[in-house]
Amino acid sequence: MLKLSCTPIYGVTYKEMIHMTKDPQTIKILKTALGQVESVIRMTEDQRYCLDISTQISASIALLKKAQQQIISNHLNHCVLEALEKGDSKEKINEINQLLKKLL
Ligand SMILES: [Cu+2]
Repeated sequence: MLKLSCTPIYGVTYKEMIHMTKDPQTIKILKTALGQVESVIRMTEDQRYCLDISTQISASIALLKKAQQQIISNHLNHCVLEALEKGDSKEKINEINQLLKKLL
């Protein structure tokens, strides 16, 4: 389950902050990735050629990475920026540092 760590500040309500995570373009990408993963399952059940399955898995991973990039970008452009403007950015910077350790 997605854990929201955004805190509402500068008049941005919690509901609006959640809305920022509901970017329709990102949701579309995630649903496409879900369809691809379901296809991977069917291909595997049907004993399709291994490299064809691998190609489908790669496509799924690429979509998930794209969705992740968009979610992180939205976080930087909204949550982190607002924390910087408030002068309360230490926690957000620590979160980004932890994220970079996981990703790189
Ligand atoms: Cu955020």
